[in-house]
Amino acid sequence: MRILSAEFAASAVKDAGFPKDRLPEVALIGRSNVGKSSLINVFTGRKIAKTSSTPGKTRTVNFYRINNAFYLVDLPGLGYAKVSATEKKSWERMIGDYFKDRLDKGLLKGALIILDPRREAGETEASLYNWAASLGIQAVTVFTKSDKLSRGKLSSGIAKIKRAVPAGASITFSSLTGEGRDALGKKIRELLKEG
Ligand SMILES: Nc1nc2c(ncn2[C@@H]2O[C@H](COP(=O)(O)OP(=O)(O)OP(=O)(O)O)[C@@H](O)[C@H]2O)c(=O)[nH]1
Ligand SMILES: [Mg+2]
Repeated sequence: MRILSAEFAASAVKDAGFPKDRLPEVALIGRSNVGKSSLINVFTGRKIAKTSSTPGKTRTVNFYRINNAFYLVDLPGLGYAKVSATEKKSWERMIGDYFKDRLDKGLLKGALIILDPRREAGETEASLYNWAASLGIQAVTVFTKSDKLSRGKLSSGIAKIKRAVPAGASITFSSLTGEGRDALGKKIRELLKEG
């Protein structure tokens, strides 16, 4: 996908602050620190999303307008431990409200589920896939940080995760090397077309 324009459009904690121009959306979901915001920067070739080596950087729903045609939506990372129970609840509500609002309006075309191939997939990941399926959300799995593993370890890590969760169609991606950038563009285009 050629990126002609990409810009930060909105940051919000509830639907009143979400964009109103009704462009289709693809949401990024995954654990904290897995590389969601970095992926947006590398995919667009612009430093528009804030990243950090400390987990818990993205704390609001962030909308990035791409080619004036669709939004990539960066969500706060799941399972970030260093927050209070109250804050955790409010994050869950924020993410839940986002999905509800965008599904109701017919704007959500798909989700990119971002996984680290060095980690095992557990109940959190499994429930993510089940939840997406139950709502009829198309999901594409992105195995990120592929540069951190040898090819052998990468494919065995991915195989192991695929035995634990219904990962379906997947690509490997690296924000460091740019691996998977073109494949990601293709997947996003498919989600936008079919979703
Ligand atoms: N080596 C390598 N490092 C990466 C890659 N992607 C992200 N990182 C690093 O991982 C850390 C977290 O990246 P972010 O993009 O901020 O992660 P996030 O998923 O947005 O995290 P939250 O906002 O906390 O949910 C940063 O230090 C990045 O530089 C990658 O593909 N390869
Ligand atoms: Mg982030």
